[in-house]
Amino acid sequence: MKLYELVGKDKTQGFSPYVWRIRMALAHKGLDVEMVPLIFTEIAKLEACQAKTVPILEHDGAYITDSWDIACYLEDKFPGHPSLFGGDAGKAYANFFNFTSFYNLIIPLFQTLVFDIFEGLDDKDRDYFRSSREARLGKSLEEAHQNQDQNLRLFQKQLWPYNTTLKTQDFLGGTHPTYVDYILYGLFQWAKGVSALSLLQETDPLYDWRTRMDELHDGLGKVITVKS
Ligand SMILES: N[C@@H](CCC(=O)N[C@@H](CS)C(=O)NCC(=O)O)C(=O)O
Repeated sequence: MKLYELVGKDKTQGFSPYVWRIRMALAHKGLDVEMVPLIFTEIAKLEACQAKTVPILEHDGAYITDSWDIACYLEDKFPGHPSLFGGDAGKAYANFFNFTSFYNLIIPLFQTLVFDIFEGLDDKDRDYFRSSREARLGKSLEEAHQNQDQNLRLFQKQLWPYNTTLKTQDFLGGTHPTYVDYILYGLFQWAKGVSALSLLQETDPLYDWRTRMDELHDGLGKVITVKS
């Protein structure tokens, strides 16, 4: 089984939030995987599949793209392993969270991190990233960077429901992590992988939750080192 991931200059620091949720999901299922690092401009050149984005899971000769489809594939193919969703209702909720987290969390965090992401890219990706992301933002990367504090505050304002929930339970999944926790954790791994910004206060329930998440699966998430 292979998982194609996204890296910049440092090929050991996979930084895609979508890949991180699948890395954690694979570990949750107890599955071994070979990681295949790609830079942005290598993804579309993969001849075996028509993917435009990572994660891509290669298994038994098939290529599965899109993190949600991969999570569902893992749940269906490995039913005897620990469940990612905890049943149909959990799966339906995780599907909903997949979209709400994109809208409420990924968008403001993308705007916060975009310049830091650019700075860490492999040189071959810089032109592609600048032109595609400036078109998406409607402004230059430098202009987006000038608003970093404001965007960070926007992101932090969205954290209230998670902080409040985690006052009374250890994980979004309850007593144990589920795929919803991995979706959220992927965002923090993304930020940690590209930026020295600190997103959380030590007093935030999310801070302790992130520490618990870091410890899961033999400390898998700790392969990402804190940037300075
Ligand atoms: N909906 C997709 C989104 C994946 C995605 O946007 N991946 C980014 C990396 S974080 C990517 O591969 N982008 C390639 C590009 O922009 O060229 C999923 O959940 O897998």
